[in-house]
Amino acid sequence: MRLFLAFPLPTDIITYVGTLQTHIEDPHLRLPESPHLTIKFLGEVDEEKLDALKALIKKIDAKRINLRLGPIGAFADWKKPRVLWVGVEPAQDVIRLQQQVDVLLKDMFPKDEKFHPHITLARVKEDIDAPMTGKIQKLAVEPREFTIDKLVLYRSVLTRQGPVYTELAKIDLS
Ligand code: 2AM
Repeated sequence: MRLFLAFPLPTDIITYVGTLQTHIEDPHLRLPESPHLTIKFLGEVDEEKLDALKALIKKIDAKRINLRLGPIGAFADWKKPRVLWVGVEPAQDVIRLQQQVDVLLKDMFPKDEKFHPHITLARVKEDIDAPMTGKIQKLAVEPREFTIDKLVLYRSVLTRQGPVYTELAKIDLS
């Protein structure tokens, strides 16, 4: 099964991300429907490893994280964007938790070489032209504040309509 760990987002932030997506609608882009903040993509995991994985992540001991939305960014870069995203600040607080998760899971999953916390807005299906890139780059993101109070282990099932996420385990942050 295909798994990942992520922070679910509060409803008002999900709604706001949806509003931002309406400003960048374009046939070259795919706009995912369930915005979240990925902490670690685990990929295909054998079902018999699930209990061990759940036991490990139960050990995560972290405090709630207060964040605000940051400016729009692009992976790999603005010259040839493949993923368009909204940043979160302070990123360091999320990176700290991600590193704790990486260490905890190091015997089951490779560590992430680079981790840049983000909320994916769009994936680029076909190259977008410079005017469109410029328009997206100029999109102002309100620095809305929110609190992360849980980390969730999700299963992702890929369907023709897009991925469907189900919650398999939840860790409350203190
Ligand atoms: P992202 O959208 O924040 O980039 C579930 O597939 C989530 O895992 C995606 O939303 C994606 O987060 C993240 N992910 C990271 N690496 C991935 C990969 N190689 N394949 C699919 N998803 C990946």
